[in-house]
Amino acid sequence: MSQEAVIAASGAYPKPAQTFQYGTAGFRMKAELLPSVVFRVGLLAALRSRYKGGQVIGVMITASHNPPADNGVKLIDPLGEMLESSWEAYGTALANAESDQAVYDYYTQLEQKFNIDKDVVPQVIYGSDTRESSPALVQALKDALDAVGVKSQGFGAVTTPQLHYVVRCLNTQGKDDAYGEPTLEGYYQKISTAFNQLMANKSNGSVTVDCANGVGGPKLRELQKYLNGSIDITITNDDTETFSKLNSESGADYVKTGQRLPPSVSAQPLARYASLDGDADRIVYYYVDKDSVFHLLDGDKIATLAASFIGDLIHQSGITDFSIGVVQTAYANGSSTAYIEKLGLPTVCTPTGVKHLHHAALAYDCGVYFEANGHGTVLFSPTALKRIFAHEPKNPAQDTALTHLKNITELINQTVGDALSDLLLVEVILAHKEWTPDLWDACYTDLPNRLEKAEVADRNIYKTTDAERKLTHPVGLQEQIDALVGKYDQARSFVRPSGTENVVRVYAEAATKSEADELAQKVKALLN
Ligand code: NG1
Ligand code: ZN
Repeated sequence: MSQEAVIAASGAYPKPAQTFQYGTAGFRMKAELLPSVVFRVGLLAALRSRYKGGQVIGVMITASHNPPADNGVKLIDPLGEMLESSWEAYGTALANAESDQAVYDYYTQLEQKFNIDKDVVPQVIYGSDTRESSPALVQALKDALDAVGVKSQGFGAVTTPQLHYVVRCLNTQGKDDAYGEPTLEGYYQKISTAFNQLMANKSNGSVTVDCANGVGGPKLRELQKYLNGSIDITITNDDTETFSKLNSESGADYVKTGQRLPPSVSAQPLARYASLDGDADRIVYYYVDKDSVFHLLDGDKIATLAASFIGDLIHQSGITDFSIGVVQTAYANGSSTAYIEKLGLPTVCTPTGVKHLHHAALAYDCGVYFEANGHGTVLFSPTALKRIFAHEPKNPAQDTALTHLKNITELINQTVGDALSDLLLVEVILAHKEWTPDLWDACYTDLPNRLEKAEVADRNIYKTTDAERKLTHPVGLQEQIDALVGKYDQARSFVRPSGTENVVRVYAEAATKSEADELAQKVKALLN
């Protein structure tokens, strides 16, 4: 790597007059602001790989559920986790360096700070979602990787969880904790083999999947080729050619936030529907009842379904002293938390952002974590996996349960929330329980709730504590919120600054829809 080469390459991607911040979802904004950021993230990925002794780091270019004009970029750490938080600040500093020379200087400062071995060859893999702006951003990334001598490989359009999967496979290849074949084919093979075994001699009718016109559409179509036909998957909203359709009037965020059907879906009573987001790391289910009333089965409902099913399998396998915990955020519906407690399982609340949930889930033998918006997965600790795979069943019933349990650990993408893997997980559980969506829904009744966003002059003045459930600043505001909450039945409300948009979010739930709406509006009015 020569100073001239880095400075010349950086010169092709001038920094706009803008301050950048590596947030919950990496960098995310209007795509035209991103070329310099992506270039510099490429440099950071190279450093991170060398710091990790040449392990493979992933770079995903996506803006998930955001509108088509946006894009974003984030790093994936060696085991497929989100970038370690202490490194986010280095990304922020690199993105904000004011000149090409300053970029180079900061890069070499980091090399010195971490005493990085210059002989280690960095390795980076990358992919993107289906946005119009993605190819140009991929080019900016490649230019950075080439400038600093990275051994790199592009995976084209992939779902975010697929790239997480491949990163983990590459770094564990040939080791005890090998995760799978480091290819998309390997990904489809791994989850479909588990699914097909779990669904042997079962069938589960049909499910219609709205793919938000994003990368999930073609990838689900591919996955479908590997499935044994035990469910009939109808794919809708899978137009990735018309860029303007991405996440438009479709997708998990549209359905969850508006608590409504995508207009393109004409729902049949009691049939199953699911929506993915633009990069297929979120999923929500829904159905309409006999009176055509819409019912959402969100991340909380998926978490409770998965936790209770896995808990039953553990019990039926004869495995004892095994801890299962459910990790949620403040956005989890109060009824879901009460239901999990009723199941006798511990719940934990963490700040928003999957890295927090993921971390908390590691405390259990099996940690189930989901954001209410449908982003989540299930983690089995290395010790738990060893115990499950070494367990000797004592009778045929234990044997069957244990076989299912082993397949469940293979079906789930344990690196990160994965809409395709979660879709198959839900389908398996519903088939095993012989549940229609209304029976699943009947586990508990969601408290009516409302999510609002408020444009404010400066969202940084809003500071929170208690897993974002309370404000410490502006001083006095929390007391005003509490006073309002106190006027409603079964009510809860909180305010927090978004980590991905320049807004403050307001959440309210209460015994009735009108009370939840009114409380949200009143709390929102306090912000002006
Ligand atoms: P912010 O913008 O910080 O609320 C949103 C979601 C998170 C998470 C991130 C990352 C809500 C209320 N917030 O975060 O849950 O998914 O985006 O994509 O859904
Ligand atoms: Zn997403």
